[in-house]
Amino acid sequence: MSDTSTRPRTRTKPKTERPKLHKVILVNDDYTPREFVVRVLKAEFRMSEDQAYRVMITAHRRGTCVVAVYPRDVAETKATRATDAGRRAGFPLLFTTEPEE
Ligand code: NFA
Repeated sequence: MSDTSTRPRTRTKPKTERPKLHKVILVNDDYTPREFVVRVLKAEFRMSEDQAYRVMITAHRRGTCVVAVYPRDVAETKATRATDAGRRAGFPLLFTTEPEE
C-alpha cells in the first residue's frame, strides 16, 4: 500500500514558476536621428536624458542595446509603441523583444 493517508504530503501543488522577463532591445539604423531616439526612450521607458543617451549611443556603436526587462505583455506593448512612434515620424526605428535566459 502506498500510504497516502498517513504520509505527510510535501508539495501538494506543483511549484509556481516565476514568469520569464523579456528584454526590450533597441536596434540601430542609419536614418533615425539620435535626438529622436533619445526622445522616444525618455517618453516610453521613463528614462532620464543621461540613461536614454547611453542606451542610444550603445545601440549606435554596437548594433543593439537592451533597454529594459519586463513581463512579456509589457515588453511587447512598449516595443510596439516605441516602434510606432518612429513609424509615425517616418523613421525605421525598431524595438524588438526576446525572453531572458
Ligand atoms: N544610427 C543613428 C544615427 O546615426 C542613431 C540611432 C541610434 C538610430 C540607435 C537607432 C538606434 N542617426
